Amino acid sequence: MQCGGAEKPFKGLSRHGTSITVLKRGVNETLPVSWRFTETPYNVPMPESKPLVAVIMGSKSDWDTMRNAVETLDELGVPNEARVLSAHRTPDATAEFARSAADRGLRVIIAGAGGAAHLAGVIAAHTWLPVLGVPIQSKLQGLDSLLSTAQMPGGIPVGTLAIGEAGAKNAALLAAAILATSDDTIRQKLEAFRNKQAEAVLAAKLPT
Ligand code: RP5
Repeated sequence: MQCGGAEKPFKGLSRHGTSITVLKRGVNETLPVSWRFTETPYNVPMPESKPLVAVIMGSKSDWDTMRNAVETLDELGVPNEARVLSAHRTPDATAEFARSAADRGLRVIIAGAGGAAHLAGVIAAHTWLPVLGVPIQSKLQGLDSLLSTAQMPGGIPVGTLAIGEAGAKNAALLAAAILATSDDTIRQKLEAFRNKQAEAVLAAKLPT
């Protein structure tokens, strides 16, 4: 299998993060490109995974919604990080986060905000990474958040999900689907999630 122009060294590794030294046939070898373990061979320690997805929210008060994104990413085994950053209250820190995100190894950013929800758009303006916006339920039932997040002028896209918890969960599933186009382990986890969900629907019993 080819990945980024380099041949996959052996089963159980995928490309991510910095280069690592592994025990192969009893000999320490430094791999020519950056790979990380997706399975754990009995004789090789599991290196710490770098976050691939960032879950950003405009306020700590958004956590009850955005935790659904983090929990879904965790369930799918997608390495992630979460933090509060505000387009309005911490504009410099938000821009700095977005500008450095790709170089830190992040591949998708999920941004949840409520009210005049500019966070996802501001982040998208500072990075080429795909940005998924989650409109937080607000005093206007989240319609203000939805329109503020979705109605980006042409040129800087924000992929906007549904208002509230469903949107947060779906943002994580969509982030995983984006990563799954180049990561077989995440693809398998996503397929298993879908199968389990379908089984639960088919097994549903209605009250008699
Ligand atoms: C937005 O303002 C946040 O994303 C949050 O949804 C909303 C209210 O924030 P707090 O006043 O609760 O901190 O920036």
